Amino acid sequence: MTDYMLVSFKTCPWVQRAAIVLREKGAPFAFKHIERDNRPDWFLAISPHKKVPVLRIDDSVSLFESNAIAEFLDETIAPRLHPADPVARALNRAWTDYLPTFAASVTGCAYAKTEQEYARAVDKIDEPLGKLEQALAPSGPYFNGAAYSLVDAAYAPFLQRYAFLDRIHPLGRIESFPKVAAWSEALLARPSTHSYPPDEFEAMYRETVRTRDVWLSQYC
Ligand SMILES: N[C@@H](CCC(=O)N[C@@H](CS)C(=O)NCC(=O)O)C(=O)O
Repeated sequence: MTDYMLVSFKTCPWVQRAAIVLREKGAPFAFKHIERDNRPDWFLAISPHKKVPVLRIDDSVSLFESNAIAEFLDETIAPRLHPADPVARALNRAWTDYLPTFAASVTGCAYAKTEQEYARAVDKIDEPLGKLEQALAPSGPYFNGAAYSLVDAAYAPFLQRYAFLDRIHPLGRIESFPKVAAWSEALLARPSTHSYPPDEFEAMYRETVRTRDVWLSQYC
């Protein structure tokens, strides 16, 4: 049996993406948590960009970059999460390519230093939410409709963080995008999304925002 170890910072959304794919595949794995401010030499030796996640396989191969890891897992472990149709698959990959833009719009709100910066960041979220609203299948619950895919695994951690931020200080944006709102609800209700009990994880996330000394820290 293949041994999968996911090298992680506890609250990293990119690690969570890889963990979600492993859970969707039913592949047992272990987290190896390391500290952001004290990355060990063995980790620096296997992570070219010094970032998590790294997926260590059978203690011999190290994969990095969450998208590459997700694609690898999808090619090597059933069930296939990418659509079988090549056009649908290309479109799904195009939307996973868009993930960093969406992610930046969410973290932009989390880590804004001032109220003005925060307000500007919140305004910027409408554009990616609008694009996703257009891209989502007409009927959910998932990105492609009934079948769960790698696009769902990619966006779930960031939609979860949007929900956390919304509870710290209401963002009031997702309500204008009903398909995205329903998608987020479906993903947050799916067990594979969660590496920790949701309340415990939300408290960990709040603590991260609180200690960052950003505008939202005062509400955490
Ligand atoms: N594009 C990377 C992003 C990974 C990433 O940014 N990870 C963060 C933690 S959430 C990290 O390791 N940051 C350390 C650093 O930037 O030095 C991926 O998809 O895996």
